[in-house]
Amino acid sequence: MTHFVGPKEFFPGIGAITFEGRESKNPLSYKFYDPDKRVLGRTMREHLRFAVAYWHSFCGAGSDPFGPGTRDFPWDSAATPMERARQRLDAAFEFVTKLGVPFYCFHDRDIAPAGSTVGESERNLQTMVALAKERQLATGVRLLWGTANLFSDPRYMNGAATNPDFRVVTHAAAQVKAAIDATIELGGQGYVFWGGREGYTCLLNTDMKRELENLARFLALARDYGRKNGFAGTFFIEPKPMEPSKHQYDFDAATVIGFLRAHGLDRDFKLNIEANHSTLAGHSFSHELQVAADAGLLGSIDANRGDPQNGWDTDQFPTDLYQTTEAMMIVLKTGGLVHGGLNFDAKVRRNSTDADDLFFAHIGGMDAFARGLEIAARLLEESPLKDLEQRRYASFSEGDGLRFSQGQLT
Ligand code: XUL
Ligand code: CO
Repeated sequence: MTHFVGPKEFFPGIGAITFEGRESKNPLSYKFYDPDKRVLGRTMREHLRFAVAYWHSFCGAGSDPFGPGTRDFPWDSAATPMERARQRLDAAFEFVTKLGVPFYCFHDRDIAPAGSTVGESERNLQTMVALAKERQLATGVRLLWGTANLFSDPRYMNGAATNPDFRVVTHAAAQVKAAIDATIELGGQGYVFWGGREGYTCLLNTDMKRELENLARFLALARDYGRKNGFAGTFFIEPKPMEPSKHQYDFDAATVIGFLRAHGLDRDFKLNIEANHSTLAGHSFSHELQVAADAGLLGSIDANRGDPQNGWDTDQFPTDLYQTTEAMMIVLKTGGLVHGGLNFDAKVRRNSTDADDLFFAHIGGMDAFARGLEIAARLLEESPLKDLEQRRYASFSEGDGLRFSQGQLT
């Protein structure tokens, strides 16, 4: 990967982050993530497919419902929205290449500002996509997935694809079309649908059946458009039970799998499982991964964690080795993430205001997953775990138990 620094250096004093091993005391180095190290026949880079999330790292300055942003993003002081977008893109490519991460992910509105008309928004996006393409070619960084922000604009307050007003649905369609075009142009491996506003506040005024049918139709049309225009990657649905909506239709993995199968969408769509969304749904991260894997639909992962003390989506960087190990065991057993990866949908805390903190946070998350990968590989290869599981179900391997499993008993 080639280092990128634009006309202005946004992370001065920080060079390429490299593997120094577990004895190193340098916080700006990897202790476990050794990209070229082979684990079970593949390099760590190939197994983990890390991605940086544009929105948290370069757009979210730390605002919360009780106060404004706390971080001074130098790229936010440029004069016009488009100039801010250009500088933000430079900052992103500088950060991603210094970190040595192969992928990034974005929403349309993260990389380009909305215009005052649909056409102007599309042109802004196209301008930024052309620049991003230049940067990708120059550095070797790739797009893991693109998506459209169908939740921030006030017009989506009652949903996007599930809005009761068809005019809003058409706005969402135009935005998704442009975001799919952008993803195709940038060679994105996947395209994500996260339906933060696809849900309801009150069932008394909601025709849930109709809204779900509209959602399925919308997704099928998006799929057809993408395929017709050469998108060969995977469409991902990202389950989340609530927040911002009181109830979200893509509640959890099992709900989404049922929905995809009911509407014949399970050949083109897989799941993007987020750790913190799993716990919000009352499950564990590994439960959601396992449900998706068992259905053959584990596509990608938003790597973060919640705080067990809080009920909301804290989007913290993952540091718990038990969680990363269990996750990587499931990923290894399912054969890896084909078009997906591990996207750090995570943010530093509001009071982490130094530019360096963004590096420390990603390094910690990457090391936690690299260590988790190594432990998972050893548990699968060297521990008695597999044997123990086989013995637990031994009664189905012979006699009537076997005949029952094979459907031969009445
Ligand atoms: C919100 C969330 C989103 C999706 C992409 O909770 O996870 O950022 O990952 O829209
Ligand atoms: Co997410």
